[in-house]
Amino acid sequence: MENQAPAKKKSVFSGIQPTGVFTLGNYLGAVKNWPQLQDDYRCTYCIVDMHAITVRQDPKQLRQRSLEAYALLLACGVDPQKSNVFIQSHVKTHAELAWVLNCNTSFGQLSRMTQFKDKSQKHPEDINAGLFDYPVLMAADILAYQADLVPVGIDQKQHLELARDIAQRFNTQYGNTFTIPEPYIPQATAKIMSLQEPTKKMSKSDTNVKSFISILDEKDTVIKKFRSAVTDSEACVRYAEGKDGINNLMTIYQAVAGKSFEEIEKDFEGKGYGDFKTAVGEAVADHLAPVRDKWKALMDDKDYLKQSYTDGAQRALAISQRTIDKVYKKVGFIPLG
Ligand code: ATP
Ligand code: LTN
Repeated sequence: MENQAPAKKKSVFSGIQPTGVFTLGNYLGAVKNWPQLQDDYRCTYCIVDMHAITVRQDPKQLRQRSLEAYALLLACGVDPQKSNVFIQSHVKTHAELAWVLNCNTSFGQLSRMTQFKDKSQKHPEDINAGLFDYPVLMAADILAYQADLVPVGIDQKQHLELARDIAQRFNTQYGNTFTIPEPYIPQATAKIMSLQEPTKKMSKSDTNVKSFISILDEKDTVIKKFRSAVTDSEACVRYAEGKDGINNLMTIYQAVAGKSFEEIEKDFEGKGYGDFKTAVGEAVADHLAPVRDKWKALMDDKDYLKQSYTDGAQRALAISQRTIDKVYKKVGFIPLG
């Protein structure tokens, strides 16, 4: 009997902006899942520096943050031997594909993106065309790798739906070209909230540092930030509507300590919020300590980082160039040579 060829692994793509040190929200909502997919999928992960410049960045700081973010991905367990890990601006196909997709995306659809509305309200002095066009570059990132699955937090769902629409429309217009990507959103930790305003998403570019836990924060800082987290006046650790602060802390504790909400409620029955906040802070700090140690060691080995992002970019270019060649042919560009 003939042997059947092994089924081809499906592909995964995701990206994160080098706009600061990753928060606990980025980690629990997205990056923590990335290493877990490496054995079963062909994974490509990217530091999206070209997305970051849709908001004004200091060039020197962006360079530093991009390298730090690259090292953070590896420190979180992304393995460059198993995944393609690279920096977006090193791979020219992203911008090339974005242009073609721009010419196949409607202005009206882009105008409905809520992140654009939020960010233009936050930065009224700099509402640039790139900020408006950001979701098309994101679609290009994903479609260039023919990704089946995109692990992200819930705030990216709308952008992902747009990427799917763009792909579907292109396939209808020019014939089958792109894989239609599916979101991969961990329900329990899809949206970690700010510690100071628990109805708002925790964000690394928040100006109030007490609102987020950076995954490189030292243990005492982590505990202090949790101790000053905004809660409510009921003084009862239970998950319930209207208790946004406590619900958020319970979600975080559940994710890092592996306890169910029922177990947490039982463990803290009759105890005040002070004990609970300290327990959450300690669990988070202990969970993140190995990431911090690994990150420090990686930042001391710049040659390794350079070698790793160079290899990653070469592999990413080889994969995405195949898509660009196909797309250029379909839209009617004359091939060179
Ligand atoms: P910025 O503050 O610069 O807009 P950000 O902190 O929102 O950045 P991104 O780089 O835009 O983070 O997002 C990286 C990934 O982390 C995305 O998949 C996003 O959905 C996820 N993510 C961001 N914030 C959270 C959060 N609070 N909870 C869960 N997932 C999140
Ligand atoms: N838009 C995302 C970052 C991002 C991304 C991507 C995520 C850029 N390209 C491709 C998944 C796939 C954000 O702001 N969080």
